[in-house]
Amino acid sequence: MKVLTMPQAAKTVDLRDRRFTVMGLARTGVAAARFLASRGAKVTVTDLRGEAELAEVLARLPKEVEQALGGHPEVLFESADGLVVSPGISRDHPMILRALGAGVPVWSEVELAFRFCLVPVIAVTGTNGKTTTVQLVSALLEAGGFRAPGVGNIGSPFIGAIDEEPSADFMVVEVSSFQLEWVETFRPHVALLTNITADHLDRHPTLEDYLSWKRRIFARQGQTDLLVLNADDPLVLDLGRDAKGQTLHFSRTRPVERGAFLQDENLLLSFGAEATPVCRRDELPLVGLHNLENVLAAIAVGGALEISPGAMGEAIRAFQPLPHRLQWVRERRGVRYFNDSKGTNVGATQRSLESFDSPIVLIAGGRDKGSDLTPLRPLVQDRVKRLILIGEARARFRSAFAGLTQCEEAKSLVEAVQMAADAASPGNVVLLSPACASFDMFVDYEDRGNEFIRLVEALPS
Ligand code: UMA
Repeated sequence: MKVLTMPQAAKTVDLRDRRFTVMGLARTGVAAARFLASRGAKVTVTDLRGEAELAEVLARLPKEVEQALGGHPEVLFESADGLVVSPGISRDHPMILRALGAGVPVWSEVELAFRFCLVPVIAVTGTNGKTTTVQLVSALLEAGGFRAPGVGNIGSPFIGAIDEEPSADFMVVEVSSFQLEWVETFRPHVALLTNITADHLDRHPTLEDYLSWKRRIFARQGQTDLLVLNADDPLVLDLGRDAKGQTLHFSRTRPVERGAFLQDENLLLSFGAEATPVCRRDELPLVGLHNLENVLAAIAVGGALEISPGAMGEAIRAFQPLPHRLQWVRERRGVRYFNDSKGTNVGATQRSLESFDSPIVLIAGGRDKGSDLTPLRPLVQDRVKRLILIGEARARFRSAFAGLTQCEEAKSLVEAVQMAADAASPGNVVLLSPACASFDMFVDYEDRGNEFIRLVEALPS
């Protein structure tokens, strides 16, 4: 196996007295403002929300950070030395365009963090599976004796980890397409692409546009860097064709020369002549084909960094799956209930439906992202015995799947769970996998998933 040697050039960025505007004051904005202030920059935070709404957040900021709340004053964008933008803000926001017009550098928090990160970065992107893969990579590296925290889009900003993780050997960073919109020097030593299907069409109008941002994860890599690609995903393979780094692959359908693959129900690590078993498929604590891919992806990274197959196997067997991602909830009257509330796009729901051979009662819908629903049609026809629709997307979903299976609409998740329980027979699966965002009915996907679990657990035995 080949080990990468990863000398990281000493990074010295002097921020003292530089004027930075931080746009958006949620997790990203707070972490970025705190970091910039700690390095002596003159920081102003700005958010559309007002002081009252942000009271809790403001309490976490150092006193010297200035505030412009309840709107975005132009002057902050035209006269700053740098603008750090939160991922939730669209790249064509008039104030961002103004900053660009005035020649102000615009960065995501990931770009800022990279400029200060002194250890090798392993960056994971893709439409689905990013968070689980980050956690798996982190677990495998830790099993090999490294400190390798999982950070980024996973929920704890990369920039926060620069000071909070001083003993890290690697940073394993989940990166979204939104964060890649504003990178300049970002060059992870290992870049990993889990899979690509259309998503975020509200922000990235075409698949080509979405791909162009995803490509940035490896665009600056050189020959000493690694790009890890899903060999079963044509879009990922195609995107990786112009990679300048060394490529590794993972596949659940065929052997690969360098990377990891599934053969005869074994997960194998392959670097050159022979392939070494890491674990058996039936030992995986995660359900679903997509999770099998995530584990293979992590094995490919672990193998490249010379973690022993034995240590990786042990870490995989001990891995604790994340909630809301095809999470087993309960078996009741012979029916298995799964919470896949994180299935917020068509690709995720497609993969979840593919994971079951039993007939499925599917609860889907929510805030419509306008995605093409065609990829779901054959699966709905073959595997879904009843489709229960919730939220704003109900009407469009109903017309897209009309005639393929029996469709019903529910006014609430409470009603949907009851309808699903009534429709399911022993041997069936009840699956919440919305293919939509949650914001029409819930705070976020976690809130939706927790409510589903609560309702399922409350069903009488
Ligand atoms: N705001 C403005 N002006 C605007 C619009 C918004 O000031 O015109 C403000 C809002 O009032 C809010 C802030 O900007 O205060 C928006 O922040 P944000 O939505 O970027 O929230 P963060 O808490 O910083 O979360 C972000 C990621 N959010 C998004 O990508 C939308 C989180 O990913 C990530 O975990 C976090 O940074 C830490 O890195 C979430 C996500 O759903 C989980 N990501 C998508 C996904 O995984 O599919 C991409």
